[in-house]
Amino acid sequence: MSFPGDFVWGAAAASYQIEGGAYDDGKGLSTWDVMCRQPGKVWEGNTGDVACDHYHRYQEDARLMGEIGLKAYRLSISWPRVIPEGVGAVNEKGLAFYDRLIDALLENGVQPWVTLFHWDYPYALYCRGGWLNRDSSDWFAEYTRVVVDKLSDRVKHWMTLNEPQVFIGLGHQSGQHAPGLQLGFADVLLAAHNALLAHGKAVQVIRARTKTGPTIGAAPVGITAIPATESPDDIEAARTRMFSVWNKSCWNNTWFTDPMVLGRYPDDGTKLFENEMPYIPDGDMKTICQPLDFYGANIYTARTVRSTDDGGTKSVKDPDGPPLTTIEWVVTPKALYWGPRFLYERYQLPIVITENGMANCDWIHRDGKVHDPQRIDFLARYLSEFKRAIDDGVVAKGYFLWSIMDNFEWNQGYKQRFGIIYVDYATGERILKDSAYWYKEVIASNGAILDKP
Ligand code: IFM
Repeated sequence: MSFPGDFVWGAAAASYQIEGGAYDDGKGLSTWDVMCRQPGKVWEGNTGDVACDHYHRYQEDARLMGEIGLKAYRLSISWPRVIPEGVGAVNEKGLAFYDRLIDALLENGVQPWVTLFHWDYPYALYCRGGWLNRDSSDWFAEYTRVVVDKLSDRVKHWMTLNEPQVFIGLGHQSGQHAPGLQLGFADVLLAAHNALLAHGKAVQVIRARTKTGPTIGAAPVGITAIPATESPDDIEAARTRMFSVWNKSCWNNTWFTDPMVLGRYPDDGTKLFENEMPYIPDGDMKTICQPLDFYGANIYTARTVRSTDDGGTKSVKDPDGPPLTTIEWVVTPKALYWGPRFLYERYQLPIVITENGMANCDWIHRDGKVHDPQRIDFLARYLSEFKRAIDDGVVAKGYFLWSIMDNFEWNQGYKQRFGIIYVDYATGERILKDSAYWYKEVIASNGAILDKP
């Protein structure tokens, strides 16, 4: 089993989850810095103050990525590290960190893929209304300009927003994530619309100012639907479910991506939300819908759907005792077949899996190593399904494993270990897990070893 010749094998992480250095060198506060200080919001009161200390250990981390043979590393930039107040004065020391990091990656043969926003939002801007403020898209465009001007001589691959479903849904509707708001649904949709505008303006800025021909995408998440059987009716039922808006939340596959790629909100959503839709000035949808070069898909799990006799769709209950990761997501390898296939059909953009992986109960074994056979099996199954999608015609450019190293899993703190590199948080020591050595072979063989059981 060989993947396309130019296939990008990567791994990913995000600034707040690994950097630490939360108060170093003039960094401003992010909404996560503030959230972590609120009692009961994060598991065991964990914070990202130190995290993996990547801010100080980035050279060692870049070396390890090179050793694994990664072709690319998906990192994100901390907006308040670069512009402490969110707008205005640039923190040159903060920006210099990313400059050094990019150089270290390139020295180790690893291409940087940069996400502009992976949730560490400047607290100062939150105090000015955050995503509810229409100016937020201009603030984001300005921040994008600063980053692109500094890094685009070496960075060619950009993503605007990571999982708007999560930072809007969990951050502004359910309140589990920073900034911890539980807004009425009209305000949730307003925040979502402003985030979409921010995406569109950021794409314009990247295209206008980049020093190297860029490839640009976003990295949404959603709920992948897989058909119970491969009958045409079940496939159609899963496709329908994959692209419907069925409740008052924007946690679905279309609310953000249809505007970005197709230039309009999905009809079923606008109908369901007719009383809460924000006012949309002329020109907004055009701004949001900028040409993109790839669809970044974060896919971990899926729900099984079947057709009903009356032409409807029905969720199929998971089997009793399902295979669960430690974060309790059901292991569903076919998510990486049907997810890319449906998304490619609808949006006609090359697919890049921008996140996929699992949380596992990893520890250092008596031989000093970290054995994680479940993760190897998980990845082998998912990657084989992804390859099947490619064989069936899906144009796919790359795969980023989540995550390069164990890290701060938001409101779950350090409870979950997603990494292929184990991090001892007490000492900062890194240990390559068995899965890292295995992934190295996958990369070196361009997927050929996936044929081995
Ligand atoms: O850790 C997160 C990441 O920040 C966004 N996508 C899902 C991952 C696992 O929950």
